[in-house]
Amino acid sequence: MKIAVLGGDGFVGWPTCLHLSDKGHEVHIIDNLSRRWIDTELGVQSLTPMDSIQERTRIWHEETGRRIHFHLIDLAKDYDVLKNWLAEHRPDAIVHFAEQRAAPYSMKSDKHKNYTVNNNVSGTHNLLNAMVEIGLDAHLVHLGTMGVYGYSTVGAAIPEGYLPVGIETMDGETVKQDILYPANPGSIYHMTKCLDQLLFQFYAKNDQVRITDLHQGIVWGTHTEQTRVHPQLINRFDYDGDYGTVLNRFLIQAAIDFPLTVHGTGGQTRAFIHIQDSVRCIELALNETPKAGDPVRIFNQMTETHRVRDLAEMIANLTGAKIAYLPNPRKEAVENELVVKNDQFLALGLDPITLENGLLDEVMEVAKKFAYRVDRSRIPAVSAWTKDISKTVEADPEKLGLKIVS
Ligand code: USQ
Repeated sequence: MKIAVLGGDGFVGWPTCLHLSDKGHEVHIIDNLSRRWIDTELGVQSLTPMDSIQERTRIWHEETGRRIHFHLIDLAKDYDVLKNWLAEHRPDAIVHFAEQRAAPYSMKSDKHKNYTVNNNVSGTHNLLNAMVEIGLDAHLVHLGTMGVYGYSTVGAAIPEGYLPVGIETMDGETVKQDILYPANPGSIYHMTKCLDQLLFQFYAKNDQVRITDLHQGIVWGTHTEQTRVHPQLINRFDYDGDYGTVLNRFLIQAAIDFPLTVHGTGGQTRAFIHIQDSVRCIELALNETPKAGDPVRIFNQMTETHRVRDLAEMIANLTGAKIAYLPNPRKEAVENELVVKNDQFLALGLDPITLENGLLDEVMEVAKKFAYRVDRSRIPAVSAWTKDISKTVEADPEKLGLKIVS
């Protein structure tokens, strides 16, 4: 297949490109390199040293003989360029990662809220609009998030996208319908992914665009089979308070003897998936092409759930790290239960990598190897969800490092 990977320079995008190229697909990366600019804006860098995208693709070609093509296009701003590119190349499939993906970054300031909404919503709409305009019948696979469901405890398993409901008619009959599971975003970033869902519903219904939306959990790990091929193919690894995600953060923190930064009681339960499974799921989703006129297909892309404090305790037990229970900069449920259905990927043959598979050590090794690149002052998460929380954090930033209990 000829596959356009939008956002192919990012944390999941890059290993996905390598994986798809390895499987023999013709891969074209479309990216505006915004993630690299955001590193510059924030004054942080990936734990792992990353080469330019051109250098990465050159090494891949040298190592494997396969080419990955790179095109510098901003989805949200360069509508005509995107449309012309799609019209000229006519890919069979499009994988869409090209969105600002960090919840804390999206909540940093009014400017960051605007940027995230404008970038994510315009980018997704430009893509759908262009596909329809040029009559491109490509399968669109989008990286969504488990966060569209929200984290309130309802005592039922989260279905894969749709909720079967009965609606009472005026005649007193009950009509059955599958509706999108009620959106319940916990950040501006997560809200943009909820808005994406509505764009997909409309374009699938109105223009028969064939769409698969992957509701992914928190990705952990760093290497995949292909990033291990050469040191310069290494994936990025975010540890900072804005872009680092919880499990990878705890692993790097343990590696450099920094107390594990649990927000609040750590009672938050979240869904997780290893990066290797993430790229495998995208391949599986690409192979399951919906027909024109089908409703948007939704998969839950996760393999296990864990409570944040359980993860911290597990890593503390493994490594002797200390745990710091910190004031939570986010507005989120203090404790929640989470049970998630992921039957569709299991049926397609996904054999999940779990925390027990020994890959925690691999992440720790990477973290130790590059520990000299860590700026410890960038570890605390200071992006506050509300003005009130912000005042507390500003009044006493030291709180972020207080109360080390074990
Ligand atoms: N947390 C801590 N300590 C930390 C970092 C996070 O206790 O040092 C807590 C947070 O308060 C939150 C949970 O861990 O309750 C998860 O936070 P996270 O930063 O690991 O993940 P999140 O902000 O939800 O976002 C990440 C990705 C996003 C993806 C999402 C999947 O950045 O792109 O969509 O995970 S999900 O969480 O399932 O919605």
